[in-house]
Amino acid sequence: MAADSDAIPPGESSAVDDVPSERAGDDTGTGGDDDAAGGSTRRRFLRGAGFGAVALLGGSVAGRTAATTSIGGVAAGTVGQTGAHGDHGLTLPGPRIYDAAAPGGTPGAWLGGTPTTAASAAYGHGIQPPVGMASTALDALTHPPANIAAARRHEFDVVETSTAIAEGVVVDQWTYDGTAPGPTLRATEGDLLRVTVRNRTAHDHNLHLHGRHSPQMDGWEPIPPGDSFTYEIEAGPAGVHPYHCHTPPLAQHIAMGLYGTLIVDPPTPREPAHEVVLMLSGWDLDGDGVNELYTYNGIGGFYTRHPITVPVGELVRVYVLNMVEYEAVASFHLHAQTFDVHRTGTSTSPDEHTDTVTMGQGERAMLEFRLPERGRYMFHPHQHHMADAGAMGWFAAV
Ligand SMILES: [Cu+2]
Repeated sequence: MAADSDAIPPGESSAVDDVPSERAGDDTGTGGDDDAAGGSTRRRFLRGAGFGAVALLGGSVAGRTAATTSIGGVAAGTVGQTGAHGDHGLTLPGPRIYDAAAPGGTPGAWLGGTPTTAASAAYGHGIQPPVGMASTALDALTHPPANIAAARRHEFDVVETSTAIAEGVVVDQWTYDGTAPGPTLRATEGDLLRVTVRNRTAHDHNLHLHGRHSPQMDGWEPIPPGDSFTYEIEAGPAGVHPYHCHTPPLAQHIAMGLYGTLIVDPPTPREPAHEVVLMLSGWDLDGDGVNELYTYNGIGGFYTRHPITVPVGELVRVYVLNMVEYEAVASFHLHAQTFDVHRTGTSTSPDEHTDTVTMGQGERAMLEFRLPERGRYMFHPHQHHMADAGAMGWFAAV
């Protein structure tokens, strides 16, 4: 997938390292990628997660397995933060202080710096990206593809995978092309968008696009195992729309990871901007219909470890989507700056100017803002159990 020529370059820790932190001693060193020294393998994740040893949490429920590990003194079989949310039935640990003994960890690897207090450590929120995951690992999802002809013809394989979505957390997923969320699609309003879906699994699946199209191409009819179907739609309206599997039981097929983003550009192109896609997901680790982990673009804690760098003062356009299953709403909240909200991205003038936008399931918005001052700007859902359990990140204005 080609990089958007307007997109910001991949997050470079060297650039981010220079961003001042508000707390002395809470600096941003190297951290992150050093902790694996190239030793990133799934086997390592599984070992770290206690597979074959102790911690298999919940066994296999609805085709999903989950495991957690013992890190920093937190007991195995727990995910999350102090306090309870919902009635998930898990015992939640206290704030996890990242320490040198963490598997694959290096001393002070929290945001590459050394947490000076429990409070600052808590901003790591106990959820780290998988050990050894490169800072560039999510580039193809973080930055939308260029709007070129090749981006309007897609062939997806629906495949089942087993994926580390955070340090010590491996889940079984159903995916479009191996990642959850799936690849970002892009077209201009009125373009012919052609998406071929090959079902390489043993279950029925399909691909339903939000937006406007012929009902013949709506994607609710199942594609049986081994079959394929090509959806052809005239892209529209201009905006940002999710696509997702629409095979019963819907909640399961979405919760397992079958969704992605479609950006439809207006015929008159929008102002050039540094563009970012942030798809919020929830993960029910033990099959009880309650999410225990939350991710932006599929990886818990990724953007706390690897802030999204944008140039000071330049236009940033963020496409935010809520695909969290089992919960009515999720919001997106930006610290230290406000933004224009274009709900669904369909209006040319902003619907609102705020710092928090709330979305029901399947809802999405296009946000535009500039970060006028060098520094870190936190973002997270204002549903704080989500922020506390993996959905947290930073923009670093450099
Ligand atoms: Cu499905």
